[in-house]
Amino acid sequence: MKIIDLRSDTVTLPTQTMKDALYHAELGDDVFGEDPSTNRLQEIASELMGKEASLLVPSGTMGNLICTLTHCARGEEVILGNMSHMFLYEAGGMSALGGIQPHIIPNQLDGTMSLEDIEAAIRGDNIHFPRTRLICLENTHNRCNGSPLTPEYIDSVAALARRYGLLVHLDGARIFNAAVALRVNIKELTRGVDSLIFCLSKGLSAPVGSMVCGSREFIAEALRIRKVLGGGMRQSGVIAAAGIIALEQMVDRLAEDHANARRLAEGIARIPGLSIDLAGVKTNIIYFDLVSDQPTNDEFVIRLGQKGIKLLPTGSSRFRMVTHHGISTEDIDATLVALTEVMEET
Ligand code: TLP
Repeated sequence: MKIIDLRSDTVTLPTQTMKDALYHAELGDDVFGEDPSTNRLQEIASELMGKEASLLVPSGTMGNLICTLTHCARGEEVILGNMSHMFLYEAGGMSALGGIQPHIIPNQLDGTMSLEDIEAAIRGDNIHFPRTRLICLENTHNRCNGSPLTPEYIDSVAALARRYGLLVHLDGARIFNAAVALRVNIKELTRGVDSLIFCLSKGLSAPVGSMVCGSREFIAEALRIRKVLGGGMRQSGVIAAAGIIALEQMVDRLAEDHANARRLAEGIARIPGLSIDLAGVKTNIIYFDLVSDQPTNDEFVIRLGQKGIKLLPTGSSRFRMVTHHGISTEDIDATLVALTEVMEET
């Protein structure tokens, strides 16, 4: 039976071109700064993002942590959304390892935080208060329907931050999905932020790796923090070689994933017992709700699993499906048939 794995775009496998590239990669010791493939990837990433420098790191989680630890001292505060990946799914790293306090404000359905809420969360100068240092954004916003944040919104947050002498970090794990969906140059999404990460290992299909980008001075400090966390990787060119292919060959095709997500969402909207907000579907991530009593949430997942369909339960009666390179339009149609059968069988 064919498995259609819609749990995440992290399940994507490297393409044959990536495997060939990593097999033949020119290698050296990256902790000495001597891995040619890693150096090349870092140059390409800096150029693409319009930043002075960048750093290959093992994961998005480590990238976000490196950025917070680089920007903030112990006891300082970070403003971020209550639905952000950095708050929900990064094991409290900034508090556990940095003594940094998250200050959570509401995410709107489109992944933004209102400028009023951000401004109200900025601490005044008072010895009782922690110092606010950083504002974090997420683009696309995973838990908020994979929504892309627009250049105008990011610029407005950056302007607010500058007024208060604060820094802005962008968790751009899926920033290429945002650029493709909005049809903007990626630099428009990054020009206002002091640091960002993006992932090679999600929709771009590389096996491992994320990039941290920022000023030369910031990356020099981030390099020390990566070492502290044990993220220096020696012959990391085997990862970087696949990452270069990801950036050169896998960006434009993300539009196919977005079209498949829309097809899937429109199909789900027609299935009795399932409910989806079609207006929210803009990239490769969709969320929908099981609104009938039967099947139960557990039965729903099990029965889909028996038909080869994997999806991610995300609390109460809500489920996530993510389209990616390993999912074809035929897979979408097969998924819709399976969903219809599961709902009709009950
Ligand atoms: N997200 C994963 C899970 O952790 C939920 C997924 O399947 O979506 N930022 C964002 C916005 C992310 O969605 C993720 C991964 C990360 C950071 C962390 O990246 P990794 O998995 O490389 O540490």
